[in-house]
Amino acid sequence: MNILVINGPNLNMLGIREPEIYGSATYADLCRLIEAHAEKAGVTVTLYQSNHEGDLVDAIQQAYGKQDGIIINPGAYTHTSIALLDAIKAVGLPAVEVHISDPDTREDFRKTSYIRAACVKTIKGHGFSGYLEAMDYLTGEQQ
Ligand code: CA2
Repeated sequence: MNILVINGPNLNMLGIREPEIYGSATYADLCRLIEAHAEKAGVTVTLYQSNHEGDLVDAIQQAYGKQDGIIINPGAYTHTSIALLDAIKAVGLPAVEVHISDPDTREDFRKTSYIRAACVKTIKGHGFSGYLEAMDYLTGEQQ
């Protein structure tokens, strides 16, 4: 099984500030964790991070015909981007929305997720483990 893991804006800054919200581990630590889990699960994982909305749309489109599922933490674009929602709908791949924190318990502007409507599942507030749970969900769905 092939899974694309997408992280949106500022997630490359993990571990640098706001450790009380996002923890003190870095984006590189997150990538290592996901790769180790993928290896154990027999999953071929592709990791992608961008701060640019159009690049994230391109990455989702390029998954068509190549990937079996998408794990996506769109960062702040969660709360603003209809383009990401449409891209997920366009490729028709099962996508799991992941958030390290629980945006529903934070500021009101984080309570809306446009992308949620196109996702088969949302995992929030489980820290980095949320990405691994998302992978287990997608591999379980395929069986
Ligand atoms: O909890 C999550 O995973 C979020 O998707 C993270 C986004 C935020 O805008 C969403 O509401 C929830 C923020 C990305 C990371 O932002 C950082 C800020 C400071 C230091 C490091 C990362």
